[in-house]
Amino acid sequence: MDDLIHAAPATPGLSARVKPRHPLSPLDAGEIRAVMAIIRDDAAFGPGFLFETIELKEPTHDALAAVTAGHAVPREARANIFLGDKPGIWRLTVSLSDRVITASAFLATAKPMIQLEQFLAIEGVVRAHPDFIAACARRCITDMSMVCVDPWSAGNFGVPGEEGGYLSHTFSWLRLRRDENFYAHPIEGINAVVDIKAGKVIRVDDYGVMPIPMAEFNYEAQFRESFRPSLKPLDIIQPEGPSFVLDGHAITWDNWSLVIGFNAREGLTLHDIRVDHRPIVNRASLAEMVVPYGTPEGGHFRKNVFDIGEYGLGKLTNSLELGCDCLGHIAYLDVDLNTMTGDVFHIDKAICIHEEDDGILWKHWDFRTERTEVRRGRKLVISSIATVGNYEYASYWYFTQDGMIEFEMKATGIINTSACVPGQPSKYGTEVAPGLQGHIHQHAFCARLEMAVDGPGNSVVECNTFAEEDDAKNPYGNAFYQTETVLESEQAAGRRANPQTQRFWKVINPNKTNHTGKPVGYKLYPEHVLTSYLKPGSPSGIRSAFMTNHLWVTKYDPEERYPGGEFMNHSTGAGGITDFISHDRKLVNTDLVVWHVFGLHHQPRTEDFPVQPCIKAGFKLMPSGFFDQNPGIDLAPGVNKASKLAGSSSCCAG
Ligand SMILES: [Cu+2]
Repeated sequence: MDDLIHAAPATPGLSARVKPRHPLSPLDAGEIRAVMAIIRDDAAFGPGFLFETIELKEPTHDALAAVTAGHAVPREARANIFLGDKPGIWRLTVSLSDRVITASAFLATAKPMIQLEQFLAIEGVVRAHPDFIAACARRCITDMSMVCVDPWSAGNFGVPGEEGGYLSHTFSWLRLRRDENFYAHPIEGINAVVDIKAGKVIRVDDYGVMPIPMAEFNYEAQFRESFRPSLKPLDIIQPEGPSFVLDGHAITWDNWSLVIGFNAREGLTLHDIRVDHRPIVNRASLAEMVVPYGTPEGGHFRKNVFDIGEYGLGKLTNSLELGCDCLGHIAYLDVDLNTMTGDVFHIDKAICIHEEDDGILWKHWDFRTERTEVRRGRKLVISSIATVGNYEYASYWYFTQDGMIEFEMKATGIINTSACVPGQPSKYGTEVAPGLQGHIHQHAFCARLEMAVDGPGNSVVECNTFAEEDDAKNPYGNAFYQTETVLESEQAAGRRANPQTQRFWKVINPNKTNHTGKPVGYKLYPEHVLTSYLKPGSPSGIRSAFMTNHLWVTKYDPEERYPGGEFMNHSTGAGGITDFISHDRKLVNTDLVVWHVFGLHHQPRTEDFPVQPCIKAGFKLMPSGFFDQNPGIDLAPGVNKASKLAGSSSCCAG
């Protein structure tokens, strides 16, 4: 029982002491170091190489199936490596079991993700460049140590001199004093273009001077003189501990089981998700996101950033704090990732696991007998939070007692700001404080779901509801009905939501039926969809093509992992979802990947500054004909004895 974790560990480093490792457990520190050593010892590579990503090469579905037959799965890693003074990326497969590189491909035009270690280096070279210093001087800024330079990805706009570059395009702000919120003081109009590998500024654009808003708007407690009276404590008490059992990276809770993974790019990944031992999803992750900004002004048109593909949510994941980020009885998983230069980057308490009350799950009062049945629901929550520059992205996966899987993204942090003439914000922005505006933008997310509803062999059905048009069948004008259409091939399965028909999609297993004889299924209801305003042929539109639909379905291919393509820095738009579906593979009764695009349409509010309350978007996978009846019907009745009447002496003392 030493490997089983029922509650928050007393000490960090949980993952390091759990043995044996599940085949889908992320690489640990020792394995990451081993991959680096294998590459550096290989005569074809050597010690000069830098590491973009090192991650588990996840076993195939067939290899995982063999685990249950008692066979060990060899551990393999994917490694993307590059050189500091040459273009291209080497994409390697490394066998940890045999300690050799088993596959190697050189991609001459691919560029690495912008690495965490490069953020401050980019700021340093920009702040030291004479053209940038001169541009700051034109704005009466002489203390360059107070200038903050954010390294945005540069996109691919065909600008002369930028061809083929591994570039960053920067935006700048002014910090007035220590710890002060510099996003209140945009230095408008200056953008530096940096060749990241060369560590050189290749150009400084100056679109003209705009006064810097100098009023302070801080969010740190140290800058506040007063706070509103605190509410009374609200404690989550679980006197017997939480109900989940964590065995390394495998978790069981109520009638659920799954394996928790993690990598530098996607962050959290969930595997082999089952309810009542019946598979639903082989692998679930947030595979890409893009944040297009809607203004053509100055250098802001370049803001179309792929936070997962160009930076990596995993690498930017926070170390969470008990009692602040996470409330209740918490279990944490640490993660280990690679640094660019060949070390291990450890994130303590990166993944939070806990339970939450979920209100009532079901209730009925029989008014004739005056008998009431009610069951409270609870949910398991698996979460992590990443900081990408000014924004925080908090990812929450929920599992409920009625068989539902829900993903919720909470976006918080600080809006990207620019300066404007007070009272005269741009057509494309909102003035959030005098002389300070936030441009309209969107946060588009793409979930990648390897479906396995009740086992292999799935199809996707589109459901639409229509009013009955035949008056003979609809004499009272009330009739409406739902149709179901199988999406038979990849081209046909690129679909958009349609509120006029209450459209949703259902992943069914035509080989398994419920007690009404219908195929079992899980429905995906598109609750938070976006309209993309990027012109399809435009520089950002080409690279963000996955935004054009809310649903894509592809035949399972473990190498088709990212809807925008694998190498997003300065990408051309190739290698993503539109290429995946170009062969129009058949989708009926086969191994499927569902890609769901959803997001936040964000016209900033004054309330979003100086720090934005969480705004949320997500989706639900809900059983639909999967169970023969309410899956929460077997919950035992119970009364929470810790609940009290408000106003009673025990709750209102003092
Ligand atoms: Cu936003």
